[in-house]
Formats: sequence, C-alpha cells, structure tokens
Amino acid sequence: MTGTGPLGPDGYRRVRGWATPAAATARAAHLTARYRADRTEVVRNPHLTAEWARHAVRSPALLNAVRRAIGPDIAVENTFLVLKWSGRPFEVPWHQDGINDRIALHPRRSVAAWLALTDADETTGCLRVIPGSQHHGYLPYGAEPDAGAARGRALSIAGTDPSEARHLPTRAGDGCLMDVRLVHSSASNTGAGVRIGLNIRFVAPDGYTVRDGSDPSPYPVSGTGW
Ligand SMILES: O=C(O)CCC(=O)C(=O)O
Repeated sequence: MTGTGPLGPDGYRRVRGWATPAAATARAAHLTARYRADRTEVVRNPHLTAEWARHAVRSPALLNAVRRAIGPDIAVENTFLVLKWSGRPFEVPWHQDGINDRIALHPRRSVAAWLALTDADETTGCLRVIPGSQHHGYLPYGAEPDAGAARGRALSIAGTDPSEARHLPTRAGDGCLMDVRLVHSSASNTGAGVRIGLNIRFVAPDGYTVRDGSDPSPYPVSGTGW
C-alpha cells in the first residue's frame, strides 16, 4: 500500500511529554541498574510484565497522538525495550516496522512509536529516518543474520541511501510516532552513557493481518472496539 499515510508527508511526528524528563530518567536509572550486569540489549514485550511499561503505553500525550492518527480503538501489538550500551556495537539496520514474516500492519490503521527514556543524540544512537519513504509502500526485505539485538527480528532493506537520512535527537520523556512503512534505523552508541528507548506498535482492531497463523493477542489500551 502506497500513499502519504496518517502522519503527513514526512511519515513521522514528534511526541512531547509522554513522561516528565525526571520520571523518564529515573526509570532509565532503574533499568540500567537491572540490566547492566549482562548488558541486556533487548527486552521483549515489557508492557506484559512491567508496571512502568504498562503505564508508558497508556500515557495520555502518547495515546492522544495515536488517536489522531488511527482513531479511538487502539491496542498494543508488541513492544520492546532497546538498551544501547556505550561503546558496545549494536546497530539496528534499515527496516520498516510494519512488515515481517509474522504480521503485516495496515498503514492507515496502525502506527509505531519510539519513546526516549534517556536523551538520545547522534553519538548515542538516536533514530535515523528516511523522510517520505513511506510513499514507496512495503519494500522487499531480508533477514539480517548479525543485526545487533534486534537479533532474530531485524530486517534490512537493500538500497537504502543513508545520505537521505535525518537524525531525530530526542530528549528523555519525548518520542515520536512513525508510519509503519517509514524506513528507519539506529547506529551504535559511541557516546557517554546508556541510551534506552521503548518501541511500541499500536493497532486498530482491523489494523493487521497475521501471516504465519500465530495468535496476535493485541493488548487494548483505548476505546471499546475490542
Ligand atoms: O531503539 C532503537 O534504536 C530503534 C529500534 C527500532 O527501530 C525497531 O526496533 O524497530
């Protein structure tokens, strides 16, 4: 499916204040203490196990922005927390969030979110996006055998031109929404301190097609259409 989509011509929008900077930073400090010993890089579906993540996916500032994009009935399709440790190679390759071997998200009925728990900039591995890339629809992808911690999940898109990329430096407590077709990536953290972000896929009731027969079990966060 091609076309501009629910987030305008660039394919992404900033989200301000899903948490206060102090609250986001305090949560990041807890997570850093918890995961530092084994340098955990990806925690899958924390919204199913951790109160702070259940709270984050329901943040009013975030849900209001998601409602504007896809309507009032919203569920979380999945989440994962990404921790990029300073000096440790972990690059997320160019990919689109809305398509993989398991599921296809419908671009006008789903949206991806990235929430910063720490400040993120070019040196610590903030998001990089190709503005407008959603216009091309879903692109052919391949498995990325050695793709950092998205390990086993990451996809790469051949032919992405990094010179078209825009970095999205983001303060702790802010974030962004992305069209599920937007091509994006993030580099390794070569700066000081850990960089932590929560990735969320939001769907409307008719916002996805399961491709492999698995059970999608969406987690409702808004509306009555579930
Ligand atoms: O947290 C990051 O650096 C980006 C991860 C990402 O783009 C994704 O998992 O889809």
